[in-house]
Amino acid sequence: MNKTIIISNRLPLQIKLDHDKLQVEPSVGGLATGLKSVHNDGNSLWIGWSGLTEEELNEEQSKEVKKMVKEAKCDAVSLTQNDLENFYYGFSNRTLWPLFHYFMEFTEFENDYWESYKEVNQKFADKVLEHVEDGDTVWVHDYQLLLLPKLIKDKKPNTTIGFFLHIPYPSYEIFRTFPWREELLHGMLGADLIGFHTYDYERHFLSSVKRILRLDVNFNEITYHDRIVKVDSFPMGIDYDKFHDSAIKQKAEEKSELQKRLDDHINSSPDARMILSIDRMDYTKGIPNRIRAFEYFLKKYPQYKEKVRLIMLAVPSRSNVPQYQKLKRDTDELVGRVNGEFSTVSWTPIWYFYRSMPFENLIDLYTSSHVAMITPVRDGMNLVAKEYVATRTEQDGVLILSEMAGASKEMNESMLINPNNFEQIADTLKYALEMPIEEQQSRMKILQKRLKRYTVEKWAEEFMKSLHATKHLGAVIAAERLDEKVQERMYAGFKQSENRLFLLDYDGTLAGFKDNPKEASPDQQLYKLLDQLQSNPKNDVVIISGRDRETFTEWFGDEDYKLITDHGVWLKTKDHQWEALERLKNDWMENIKPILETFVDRTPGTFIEEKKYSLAWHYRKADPELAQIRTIEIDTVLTSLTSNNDLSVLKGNKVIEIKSSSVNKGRASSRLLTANNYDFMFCIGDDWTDEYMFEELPETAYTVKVGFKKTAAKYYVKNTDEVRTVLKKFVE
Ligand code: GDG
Repeated sequence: MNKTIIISNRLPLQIKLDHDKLQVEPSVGGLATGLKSVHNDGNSLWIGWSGLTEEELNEEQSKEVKKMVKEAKCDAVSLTQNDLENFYYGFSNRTLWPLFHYFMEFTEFENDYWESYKEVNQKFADKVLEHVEDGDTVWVHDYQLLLLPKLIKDKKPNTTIGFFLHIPYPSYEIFRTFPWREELLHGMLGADLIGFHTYDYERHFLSSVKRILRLDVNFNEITYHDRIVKVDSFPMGIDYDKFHDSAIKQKAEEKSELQKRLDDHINSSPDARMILSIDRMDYTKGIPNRIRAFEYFLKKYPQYKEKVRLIMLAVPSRSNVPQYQKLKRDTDELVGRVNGEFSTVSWTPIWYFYRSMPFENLIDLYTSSHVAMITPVRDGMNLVAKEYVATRTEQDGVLILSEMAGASKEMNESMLINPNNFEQIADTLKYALEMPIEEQQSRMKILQKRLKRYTVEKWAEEFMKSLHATKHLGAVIAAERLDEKVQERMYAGFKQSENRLFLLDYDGTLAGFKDNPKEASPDQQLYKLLDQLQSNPKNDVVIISGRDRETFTEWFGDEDYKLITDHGVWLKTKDHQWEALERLKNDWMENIKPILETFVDRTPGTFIEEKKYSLAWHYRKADPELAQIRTIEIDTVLTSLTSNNDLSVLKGNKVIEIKSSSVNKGRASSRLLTANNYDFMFCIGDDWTDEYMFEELPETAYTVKVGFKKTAAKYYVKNTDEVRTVLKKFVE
């Protein structure tokens, strides 16, 4: 039976060493909850770090941890103190975390950290490889394990791998500064499905893939070697019922000490109000900004003094990283200043807790607060915002939410603010405090409805559904690999035949692509190979290309094989005669060329190739994203102009070509077929214009695509090197 393996930096268990005694508790975090159904379902395993380093455990304890972990259907990756320093506190939290959250000034590009990151990802891979088998499904989580998908895929290509990033994916302009950018992207592309919280992160990632790796992206699918990698957004939800039901339950039960203190404030005056914020103590969460904005609010609207209180829960996090230590100091100071400035005998404006609280207290805070003020400067999603909404059992209360949190994309009914605009935050806070109950409820109602539907379980389910669906993506390529078995059959058929046709495309097939098409002249090896193929009288060798007659005359003019140029306008026969296959006009060119020139002017790196019967706009060297926009524009403009002129617009490999509709490689090939009675046909090409041939040739022909794109050909080979190997076997 196939397995599902979940991998995250930490296991969904809390293992503690208390006076040499090990204690284990299941983790209550969102991820553990969301994946519960996946993990509990039949044959599944969770791999991660236990939370204790090798140095912290003696041999016996290590064994015990192993046992505890196994009982929870997990397996632990063993990490040393050094790994923790360099991989976790170093690369993960001093490089990737700040960079991906747009804190470039905090980002450290340390080679030692990077080396450790690679080593630890390999440790995770080794552990996965102990368990994973063909047909298994693997789900890798988060920024600590960006290299893992590739490490698994390389060793186990017949597994289905998903990757989900819980933090933002930054824009290309940020990501390009990263010294190991190619390696990181290749690491992620080992996955079959890559998920993000929002469409923006997805878009940023695709942009990096296009610009840095120059890969072909079709909507949200990346063609990567012989696979298609799908990219999509899956906004993570929460365990709605858990929060909602706890809120109802706790209201009916005896009050906690915290609740009593909160009530004291609420009951101190009929218009006393509580404002809540909860975050990890992290510089991405906008804690100092929030305090300053609150200070500004008290100054701008002094009537709220003694009435409102900001309850700020900051949970200690990564406190051995210097920026976090500084943030803690700054926060303490700011809270001190504001409280010092505004406090009265009976009122302190900010209640600040620097610790974590038990779940029940968290619920007390949520249910007692009239306003939740969640103002991160950058946040992948932010679950606190969602949890606040889920606990509002009377559908009252207002959520003020930063536009910079991924959650803002789905929580339009909250009050969205820019965390750097204090004026806006102060005014929004006033508006929230004065919002009529009807408006509060109508906003809450919509927010709750959505959160109740798209829970964390649903999120996991949707991701797994998409991941399983990628198993069929490979089939989009449809063509079968021209492997040894097919080749055996093909060469046997070839040997038995008497009258054979070889239809060979040139650029991207017989020769590799060059940035400058003029440099792509044939090499000596190719001449030799073609001569050998031609020397057998049973073979009819034809090079068929979109190139012009002049270039081909220069390259192959003296050769004995046939040439078809300009997509099928000219045929050079074996007796060195050029005959026109089509009678064409080219007076349309003078109208179309100026239009193409305007595109060249506006798109650096592009140029026009003028052929006798066609015009080609090449964009290989242009910025891929700009080029993509331009190809749509150019296609729209040209299609409207060419429809009345019997012209067609062909989209080739990084080239758009305008030529007469009555000319294409398919028509030219079918002429050859009618004139001859071939009993073996081999036809190979790499781009869109070759599809005409593939479609025209009979079922019995061996039609072969070079590369992994969608095709009407029956078979495919990987690249031009393979083309040569296959051709060589015809002359052995
Ligand atoms: C990362 C991304 C993304 C907080 N204090 C206490 C406590 N919590 C719980 C909250 C909430 C969770 O911790 C915090 O989740 P967030 O989503 O707000 O933030 P990150 O930790 O930064 O998480 C984030 C998330 O991954 C998921 O993909 O949303 O953008 O940065 O569930 O309730 N829980 C308890 N006591 C506390 O004191 N028990």
